[in-house]
Amino acid sequence: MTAVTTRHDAIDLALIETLFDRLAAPDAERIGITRDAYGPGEQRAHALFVETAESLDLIIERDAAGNHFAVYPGADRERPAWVIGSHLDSVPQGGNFDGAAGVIAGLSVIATLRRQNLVAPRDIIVAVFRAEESTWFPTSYLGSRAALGRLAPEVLSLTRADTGRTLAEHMRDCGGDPEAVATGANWLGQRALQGMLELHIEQGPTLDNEALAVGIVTGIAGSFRYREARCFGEWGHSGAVAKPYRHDALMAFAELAMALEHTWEKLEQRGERATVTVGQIATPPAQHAFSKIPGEVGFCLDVRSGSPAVLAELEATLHEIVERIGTERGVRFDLGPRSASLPAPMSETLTQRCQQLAVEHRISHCLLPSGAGHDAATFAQAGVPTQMLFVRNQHGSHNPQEAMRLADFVEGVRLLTTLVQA
Ligand code: HGY
Ligand code: MN
Ligand code: MN
Repeated sequence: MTAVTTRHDAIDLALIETLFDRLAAPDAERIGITRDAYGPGEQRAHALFVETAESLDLIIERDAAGNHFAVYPGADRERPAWVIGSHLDSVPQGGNFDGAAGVIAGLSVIATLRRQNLVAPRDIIVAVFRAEESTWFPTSYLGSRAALGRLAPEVLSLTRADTGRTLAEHMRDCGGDPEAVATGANWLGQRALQGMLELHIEQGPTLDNEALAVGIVTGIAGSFRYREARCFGEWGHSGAVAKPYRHDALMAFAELAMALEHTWEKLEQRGERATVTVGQIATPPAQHAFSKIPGEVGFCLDVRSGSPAVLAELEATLHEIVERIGTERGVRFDLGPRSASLPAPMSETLTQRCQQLAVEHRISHCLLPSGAGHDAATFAQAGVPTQMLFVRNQHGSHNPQEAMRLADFVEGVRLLTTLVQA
């Protein structure tokens, strides 16, 4: 069978629009989209995926972690399979396209092939990974790591930020088998894989600013993160304590934040790329009040870069700054538990192939790195040839205004559909 150029009219636009609308429907009366990992929101989305896969006569598999897979049998089922995957959970009050675009793209690729009675040379597996967002359980790529049997047993004891219940309890609620996951049991990892492909909204402004439909991703940033950092100083009277005698935790935190921003600025001026984000700042409600010097403040820190050396430099500088401010202001920083992920390179062969196909299909595109983390990183780090495709989107992401144009999504589906016919 010769690979064919995927025409626009071969793509089932009605299916795509229906799926995005049905995914968003449960949140219609709320602000933004909230598909909670291993909770009702994600469950509903996985049920829709299974229902759609059944309507496409696909072979449906589910692993012990509750990840779902839909298989479109290829001409030669012994050949290594393509995986097209992403996630269906979202951040609280996020958007409808983060993750979901990659899952619906996988289903659209198969629907497009079926419409033309085309069978790919090898199996195509559309994969839906649980709990990609680390805002629920404090670790990245949870579902895709379990899908490849690479989830350490101790992760199952992590508790979900809003319920305080463990991952094992939540997994069981959703019909999963945490004991089996702890032994490394998995379904996907038993298959030989030709490559892993993830289509995703860019979540940043580059493609929109450059008026390009598709971004061919060159690599995924790594990170180090402190989610429960605290600074301890001394509570005191806001009028009675002169400046030299203060141990103001909030001012110490503010100085730390600005020192990190200054360090980041110097890195950018050197041509290095990173992101430094501080958030979730709070003084303890039971103690804080007007006319009190803040004696304690909590915050989180999320630092990312495609360069391991830049990550190491930033973290070493962080500890120097913490030490200096602690001494100068007489406060104590406790950064708390640390999580991290390695930078993940994309497959050069697949990157070049995608560039070639984009030119052949006259799809506007560029190469660009991913500052955001994605399940594709799990596969790249497991040695699977991996490639991400970004589609242009508007208003960023991880917010209720997140938007995406169908025309740009279709360009990504066209490229994927042709790519998997090899
Ligand atoms: O944090 C991330 O980059 C992704 O949205 N999980
Ligand atoms: Mn996200
Ligand atoms: Mn995502």
